[in-house]
Amino acid sequence: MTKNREVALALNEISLLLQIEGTDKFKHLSYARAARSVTGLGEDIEVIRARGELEKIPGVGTGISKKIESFLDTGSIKLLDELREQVPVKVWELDAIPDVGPKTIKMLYQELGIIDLDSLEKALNEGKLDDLKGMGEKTLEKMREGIAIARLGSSRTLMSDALTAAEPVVTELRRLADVRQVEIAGSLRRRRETIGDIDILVDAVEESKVMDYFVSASYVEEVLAHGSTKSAIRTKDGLQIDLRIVPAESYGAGLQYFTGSVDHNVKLRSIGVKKGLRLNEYGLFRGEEKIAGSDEEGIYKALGLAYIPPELREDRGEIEAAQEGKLPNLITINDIRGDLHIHTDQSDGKNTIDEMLTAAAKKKYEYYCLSDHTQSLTIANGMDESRLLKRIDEIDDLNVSGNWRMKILKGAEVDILADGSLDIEDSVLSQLDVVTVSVHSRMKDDKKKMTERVCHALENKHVHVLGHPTGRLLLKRPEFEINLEDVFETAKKHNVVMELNAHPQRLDLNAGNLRAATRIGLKIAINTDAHYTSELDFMQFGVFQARRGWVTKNDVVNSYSLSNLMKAIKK
Ligand code: DGT
Ligand code: CA
Ligand code: CA
Ligand code: ZN
Repeated sequence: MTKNREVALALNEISLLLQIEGTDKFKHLSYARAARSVTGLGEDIEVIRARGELEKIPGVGTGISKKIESFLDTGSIKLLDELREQVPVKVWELDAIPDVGPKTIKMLYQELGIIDLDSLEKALNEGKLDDLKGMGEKTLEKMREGIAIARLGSSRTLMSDALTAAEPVVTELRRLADVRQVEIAGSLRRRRETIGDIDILVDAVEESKVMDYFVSASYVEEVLAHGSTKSAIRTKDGLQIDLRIVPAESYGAGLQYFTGSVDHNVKLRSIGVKKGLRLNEYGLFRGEEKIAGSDEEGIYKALGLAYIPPELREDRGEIEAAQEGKLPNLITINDIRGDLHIHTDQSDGKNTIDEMLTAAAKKKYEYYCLSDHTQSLTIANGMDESRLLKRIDEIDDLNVSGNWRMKILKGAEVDILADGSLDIEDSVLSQLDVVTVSVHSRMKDDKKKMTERVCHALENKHVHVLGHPTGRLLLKRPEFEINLEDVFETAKKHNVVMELNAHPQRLDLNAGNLRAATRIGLKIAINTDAHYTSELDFMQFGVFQARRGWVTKNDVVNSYSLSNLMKAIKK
């Protein structure tokens, strides 16, 4: 069980409180950045600390690293305690309301003494916000809806965080002599983008021993239920874990049932009914006779279906496809041959080119594209033309040095400007192997403007990939307004690949968008957008998301050999 999430929450709270307290205009930025980095870490922060490498986390300098250490050792940070005393507001609750940020929170606190969602709701209902400056009827209505969203959102967790929390629990359970089988179920097994609670299923020799062990494990903060076949706990990270024990002869049926989704299961049962069969968490029955149940494959087979991978179980046509033998042959992590979007310390990454290359070489990649930011992203120290030209020479040297087995590709993540033009001259773009273009500014453009802007960028004859196409940050920032259908059409016309950004907070495109893109023949690049060597491991989250989007190996350009990749993106 890692403390990554707790650390990130604490840093983020400091950032928010600093903005409300307001004595320093810039200090909060570094805390927000550090919180984002910790959220995205592919590794246990205590392991990083043990290596003495906290300061290698993007945005973490000496000061913040000391505070992280204090938090890991004592569970508190002096600065945070002081800020909480000065500003007794549950900032994380109010910040979860869409379009409500530190400025509004500060105003609500100073004018009306609002400190959390409940007091905000009360004040809204009593009409106390009606006379506040800048609070039109529309804004207030949005805020009401926003409270509901905040209440929902704050109870969900990024899939990567849930997986990082669940995996050691599963490993520990597997070691117990009384455990025969153990598996993650629920939305986490389906690899949804966000997770409500973690479901774990066990087949045990002696149930009570396993349950007693589970409810008293070191990561438990609170026991919510303790029974012989079902228990639930809350971890110190604030995650709920449901553990169920089912008998061996029902293990497959239990796993199938508790993996869900509910919609998938409902349709499956109705298919059973048509065949005179009854499906429940104990097995598949004809009358009193159990005809399947010990493993999942047996259940799907007896229903006349091919085995359906968990990532597809959302009742989005997978059951019909399984009946017709038309399920897609989904991409796997082993198919991936390279990464086309990573950053180094030359822009806003934390590791050197050499460190990033070493990490990629460990993955046995065939190719690897250095793609730092470009000049208009000044906060990320983006590169201008002359720095890019130097980078191009540097990569030529690296490729002839004989030090690297993989081909190092020349790339950049080029900014799409307000009018859809790019911030690097064509004469330089033409010398790059992979040009990715992304929106990093003016994300509140209206739909028409944003669509035109992005389409215009894709029309540039040097552009190969559209980076994180919708700009969303899960549980944080919605997609920007954009007509993806138009974007996909334009991309198709100009042979531009869509990125599936594998950063666990982005997973951009989503599953539905991925299906729509590949349906019209667009290709996908699954890229980590790594700013740190360990973030190369984000590739797994991208592959999970690709599978949820029915994506096959043939759809993914970075599963191709180098020569086929270059052919596929050729303009
Ligand atoms: P979550 O936790 O909100 O991310 O989503 P799930 O899908 O993990 O939902 P959860 O934890 O409530 O339940 C786990 C699975 O158990 C769910 O995917 C399907 C199954 N399940 C739970 N309740 C029901 C139910 O009332 N009917 C049916 N058919 N299945 C259920
Ligand atoms: Ca669940
Ligand atoms: Ca559950
Ligand atoms: Zn970007």
